[in-house]
Amino acid sequence: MIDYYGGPTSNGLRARIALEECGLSYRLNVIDLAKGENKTPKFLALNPMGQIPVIVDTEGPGGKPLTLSQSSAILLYAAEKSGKFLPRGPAARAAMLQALMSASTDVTPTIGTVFGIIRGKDPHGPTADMFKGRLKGMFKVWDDLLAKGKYAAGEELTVADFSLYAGYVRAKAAIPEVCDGLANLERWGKEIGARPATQRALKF
Ligand SMILES: N[C@@H](CCC(=O)N[C@@H](CS)C(=O)NCC(=O)O)C(=O)O
Repeated sequence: MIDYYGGPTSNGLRARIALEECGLSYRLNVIDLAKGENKTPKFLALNPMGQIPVIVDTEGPGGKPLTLSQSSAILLYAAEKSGKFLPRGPAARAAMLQALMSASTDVTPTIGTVFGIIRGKDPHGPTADMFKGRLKGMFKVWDDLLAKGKYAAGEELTVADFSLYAGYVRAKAAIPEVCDGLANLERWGKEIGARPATQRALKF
């Protein structure tokens, strides 16, 4: 059994989409960041960084329990455990990792930066606009890539799509202007968002 600890943020969604899409059964433990539930001694024992998401797999490698944080590590763990959404060949695997890192380490932190600025007490408009512009630029590149290939890393649906979708769906809901006019991204987003497993992962 896997215990998932998280919430509906980009990072939280990334890990939960992976569990759902990979068909791994898990127990949902919602961690409310606003209430500081990520800073309790119990949670810090799971992740000393005090950040969601975390999973605890009682049947980890070798039948031993495994505690894992970092949404992309959880994403890859779920894919390897289930044998799904990982391309086989080395070139396709490298392309998937490139797309995954771009989505997880560039797009999501930029969304977090924009949210941090606009939801702060005294938001600085020009700084918010600069990071929104940077984010829009990244989504424009994704739009161009999705004009050439069906999915984030080419013609095959991979975990990179789930990583990108976790950020995209949050940005589209809260700062839709950064996704405006990007038809290929929109087409892709509709397809991923229509998947029943992904839909289940979004409901908290
Ligand atoms: N690189 C980490 C980032 C995790 C992260 O930033 N989590 C945020 C929510 S999206 C969090 O728990 N923030 C609360 C805090 O840092 O106090 C990952 O991919 O899981």
